[in-house]
Amino acid sequence: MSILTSDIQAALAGQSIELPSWAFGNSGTRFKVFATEGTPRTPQEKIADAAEVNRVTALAPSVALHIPWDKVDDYAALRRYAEDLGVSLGTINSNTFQDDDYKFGALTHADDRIRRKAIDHHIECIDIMGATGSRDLKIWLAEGSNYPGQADMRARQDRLHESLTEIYAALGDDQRLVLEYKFFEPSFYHTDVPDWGTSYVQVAALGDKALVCLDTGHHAPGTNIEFIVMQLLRLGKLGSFDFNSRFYADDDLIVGAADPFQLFRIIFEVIRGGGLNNPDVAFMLDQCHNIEKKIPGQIRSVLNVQEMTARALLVDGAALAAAQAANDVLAANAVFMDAFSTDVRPALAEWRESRGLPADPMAAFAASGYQEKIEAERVGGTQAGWGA
Ligand code: LRH
Ligand code: MN
Ligand code: MN
Repeated sequence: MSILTSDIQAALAGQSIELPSWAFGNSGTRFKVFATEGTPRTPQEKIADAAEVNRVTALAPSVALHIPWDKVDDYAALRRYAEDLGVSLGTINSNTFQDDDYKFGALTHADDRIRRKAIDHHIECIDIMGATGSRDLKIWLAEGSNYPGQADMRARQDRLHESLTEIYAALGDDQRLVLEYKFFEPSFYHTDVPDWGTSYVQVAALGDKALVCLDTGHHAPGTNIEFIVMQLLRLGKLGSFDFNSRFYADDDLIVGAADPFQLFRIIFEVIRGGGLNNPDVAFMLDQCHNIEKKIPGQIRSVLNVQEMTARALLVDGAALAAAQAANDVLAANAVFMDAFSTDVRPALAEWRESRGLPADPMAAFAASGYQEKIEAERVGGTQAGWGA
């Protein structure tokens, strides 16, 4: 009998992870962008690559877009294109970090003209969401200051509230706004939305359709991220995840690569808080594949999430509760660690096959010939946007 009980299998079958379109484009560090052969040249080609990830895993049925990186003339046509490939268009990410006008801020800017431009960009994103059928607008702000005394931090919070209020008012009944925080970068002294508390305060002031987005790479080293997950779920304000992993700062590496145990702990709290397969909590990736091939990089990522989800579902809840109630520290920790230490890979492979999926999606993709085909067909890939 499989270690994956029927309840666990049902939970795994319900899992979906949204892929970022920009993960398929070339990206890099401040120092160099290494182009990968076969890189998509258009939003359509990014979506086609994302559909491949879903084809071999059945884990990634939607693709997030970044505007203007994925700007097209006809978003309804882009939506049909995606649906024909078996995927939908998901979160729309705004971008107020690559325009000279935003050097000193966008939604927090002291100049009304620039603030108006930034608000209008978000309203344009909401229009696009109407055409793509997207529910969520994701806002990450690169705003802040580099030197003490440079900016009036308090006035900027007030202007941020005013700007967000206008954007929020433009949302449709079924649409939501998620506000992503990040502790530093590109600003190095203060950031206007640096932490979950600030994001929470800002979204709570707007209403039910505004929630927090937690990017796992956006915290100071040593932060107990699963505690934040627990708290936001408890408050009903965890709207989405941007999953990735990091060794130092916002490294945007493959989720589960740097610290699989952290991913396990986060998913354990998601399950504990009722966030797994809960449509209110979107699981997204936000990664860059600087040196590895992008499609296999994304396949590995969704498999890592699936693997840690399976392990977290193996935690014996009754045994854990009993050990906690008895203050049996070591027994409680052992229950937790037993699940984390279980190798679920053979059981997952068997389960995939029983559903008509490849036992080994990485191998299935490598054998498909898709990578060779795009490398031959596509010449001159686009950047993800960082260098554009
Ligand atoms: C900022 C961020 C945010 C952006 C993405 C490209 O660091 O995490 O989510 O939209 O990277
Ligand atoms: Mn992010
Ligand atoms: Mn980031």
